[in-house]
Amino acid sequence: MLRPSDTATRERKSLTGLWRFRLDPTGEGRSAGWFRGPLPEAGEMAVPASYNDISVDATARDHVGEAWYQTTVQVPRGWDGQRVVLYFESATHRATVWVDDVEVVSHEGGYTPFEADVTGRARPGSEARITVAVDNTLTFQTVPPGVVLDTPEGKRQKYWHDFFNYSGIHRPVWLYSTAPAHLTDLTVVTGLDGADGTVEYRADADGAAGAEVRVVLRDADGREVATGSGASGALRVPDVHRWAPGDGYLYDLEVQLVDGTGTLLDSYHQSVGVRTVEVRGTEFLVNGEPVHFTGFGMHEDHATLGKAHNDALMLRDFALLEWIGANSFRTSHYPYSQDVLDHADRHGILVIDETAAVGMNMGLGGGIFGTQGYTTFSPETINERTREVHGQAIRELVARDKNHPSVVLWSIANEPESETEGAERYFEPLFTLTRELDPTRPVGFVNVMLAPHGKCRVSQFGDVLMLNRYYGWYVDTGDLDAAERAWEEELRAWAGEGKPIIITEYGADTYPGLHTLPPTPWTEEYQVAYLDMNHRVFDRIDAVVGEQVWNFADFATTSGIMRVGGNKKGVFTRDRQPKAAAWALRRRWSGEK
Ligand code: GCB
Repeated sequence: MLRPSDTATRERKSLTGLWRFRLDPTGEGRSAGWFRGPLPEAGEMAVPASYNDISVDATARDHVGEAWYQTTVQVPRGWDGQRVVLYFESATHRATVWVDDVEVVSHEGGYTPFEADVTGRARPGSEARITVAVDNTLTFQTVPPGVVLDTPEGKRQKYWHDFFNYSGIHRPVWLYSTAPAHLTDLTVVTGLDGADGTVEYRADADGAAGAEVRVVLRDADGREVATGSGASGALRVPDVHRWAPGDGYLYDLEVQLVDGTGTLLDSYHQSVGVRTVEVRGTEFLVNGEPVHFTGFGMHEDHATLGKAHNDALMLRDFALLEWIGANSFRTSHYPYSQDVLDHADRHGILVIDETAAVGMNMGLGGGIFGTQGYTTFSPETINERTREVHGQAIRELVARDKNHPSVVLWSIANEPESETEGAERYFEPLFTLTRELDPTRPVGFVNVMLAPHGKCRVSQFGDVLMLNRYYGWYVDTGDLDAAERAWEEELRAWAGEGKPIIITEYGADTYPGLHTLPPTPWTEEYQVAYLDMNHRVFDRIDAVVGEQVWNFADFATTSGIMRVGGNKKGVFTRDRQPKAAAWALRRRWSGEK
């Protein structure tokens, strides 16, 4: 699937703005046929936005089930004879879409795109009614998992991940046109050969019998550097400008579909960063050079907007990453907006790209999420069906993000139970699947403290070890000396595995403006001392090739006695202002005072 874009042969129309909106707490919308006409008793909702924090009403914030959206669109007259497609960048967590009275698509998974060919239904020159039922229910067969409890007060959603279950249409919606004969997918794989670069490409097309594929690669100044023809092939780029951390140099690959008379049927532009990624021993190499990841686990999370993408807020986040000297981030704990990855491509930021498989760990229940006594992997809980859904989530992530040079490592899950036989059985095929889908990038998962070295049964499948550890916070709270000793001991054991280690989380909740001397937990001083301790440990162990602090910014969570107005481990506040730790990290990562 290609993301909608305006090209010589394609046009798109944005459907962002205010839509009609209504919650459906009793689940009556489908049987009442709410899609058959103007949505009854509807209010308004912004698209894109999470609907949870817009109203002042807890029933919207805590809604469980379907929420209905509706808009009308005038299909451009000029699209006569074209294919017309309706594309959603995301709807969290699943959606069913109708055009007028007809269901056109349904999709599972809250953070990857889906589309429906609506040619013949959305007719050029006329108006079409688009209705969407977005369901935020999480079960043991969804990714991420959850359970819905029926209580005398109504449905209550429980889940085991530490961020608020923001719901709705979080990213733009597009109506777009292509010619009947059109490109359906593009794949590029880049390589290096001395000073030259190689770009292998494959173009898939539909309805294009007899048509020819032509490709042109241009540099950032628009100069043609290579051409080719055929549905697949390899281009050579003499004296290539490599894509590298801090140098987001991009070429433009124009792919054209041309018929026998030379008429252009379809044209699509794909940006290409020429680079290689490789794991060798305990090193992580980009273009053959070892890299050390600095940065954060982040969240798509903002006041009022919830998880909606917003360009201005994205630019602010990237400005802060640059200011602090970060060269990377992880899309904890779900695929981020495609605009975020495009921006990372353009700015040479390394991305660990993660699925939404978070909270698959009933052992973590206790303190933070309230234990519910479930077994993580069992026929009644996370099971074969969940693994199919998880596999599909991996397929959609790789399909969406395979061409981004910024994406250098797949993370197929965050902190699942990984110390049991059930976990080993569950995960092995998912690693195999990811490698089949993308043999060019390393694959890993993020290990939790409950499965330390010697106990974890899933790390054996990863190319890179990604560890989340909270020595000095959740254990040895306030005792950084004890934490330093215990942490170093565990990390040395992991280093013996001979794989690169990225510390994907280490952090301490910090209430901005709270100060003590000597430093105690929750203060700005303690966050700095805690990070310093971690850095001393990392600097003593060569296999550590990355440090990503948890978290970039404070973020919203579900209610709980461990959370004060959300998770406060941000180095920046939720409105993106620095805590003391931000200055300390800046000194370490950028050398700036
Ligand atoms: C973790 C999780 C992350 C939490 C964090 C915390 O290990 O991966 O989602 O927010 O700990 O702050 O407890």
